[in-house]
Amino acid sequence: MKTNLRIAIQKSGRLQEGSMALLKESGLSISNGRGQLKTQVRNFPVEILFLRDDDIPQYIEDQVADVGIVGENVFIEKNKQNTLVKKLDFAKCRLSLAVSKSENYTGISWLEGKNIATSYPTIVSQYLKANNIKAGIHEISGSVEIAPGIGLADAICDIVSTGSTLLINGLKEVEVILQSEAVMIASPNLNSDKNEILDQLLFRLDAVNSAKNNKYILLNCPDEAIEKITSVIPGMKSPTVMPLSRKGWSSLHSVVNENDFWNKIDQLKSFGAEGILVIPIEKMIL
Ligand code: PRT
Ligand code: ZN
Repeated sequence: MKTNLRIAIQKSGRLQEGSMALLKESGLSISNGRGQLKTQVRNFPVEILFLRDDDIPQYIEDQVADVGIVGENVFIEKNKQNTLVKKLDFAKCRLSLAVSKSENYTGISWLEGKNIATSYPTIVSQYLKANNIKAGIHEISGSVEIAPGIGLADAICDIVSTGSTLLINGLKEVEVILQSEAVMIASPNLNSDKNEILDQLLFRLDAVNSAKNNKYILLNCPDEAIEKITSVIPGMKSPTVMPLSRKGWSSLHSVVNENDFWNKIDQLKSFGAEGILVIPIEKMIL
């Protein structure tokens, strides 16, 4: 029988869209009818399982799934036999401690002897231990933010993104325990066929990610500026330079990192670059 790599992604929720988009951008043709629990990718030896994110690490440990996409927070909290394969650069958030706005929080020792409500008991207890604090942990699975208001706990530990949920519930963020983003995890016991498929997938993910972080840049410049401009935007190997029909001018094509782009533009203009076009790249193989 043909080997399939079984990839578990969230069925619905904050990771669903990003996980699907990533796999689709990697060229996987996925039909996801509503309510489906699994689907065979048509053009790649991959089967997708749609699960609750919290269950994915256990499914991988049990080798029902081979690979999964979860929040790093879930990967660390569940602490199953899973290996972190790749950070995926979406669903960024942090796991933080928060207390009522009116508390006079003086530092981590404030927590001594207090009660903390959280859905992340493992991470919180490790954090308390590392800081030599003894506090009670009250595990609840949802609506953690209301715990201090109803007298269930003195503090909470929960995921924060914009901070508006804390604000609405009269809480303030006092410690960041963990920075998190979506990650790809895998079983450490994949056979060689499955590892080969995973490597192919990772290669494609890298191509997609590099493309996202880079732009194709075209500009016109006087020939004498080519050297200086090349030193600013060297591209993958070196820029492509083509003569324009106007004598003494060239068209220069290169690749520029998205983060450096605005810093470099002023420099390029000062060297005489004109007619600068910046175009998205779909895939980039280094
Ligand atoms: O049904 P299932 O169990 O699969 O999903 P879930 O409800 O457990 O998870 P889901 O979809 O809410 O989140 C999945 C993952 O997304 C989390 O494990 C995080 O890694 C990541 N993520 C990113 C977030 C957030 N941002 C986020 N803002 N997870 C949760 N939140 C919640 C948070 O719990 C709090 O209630 O949003 C609220 C805070 O948001 P702000 O913007 O008000 O600060
Ligand atoms: Zn969940």
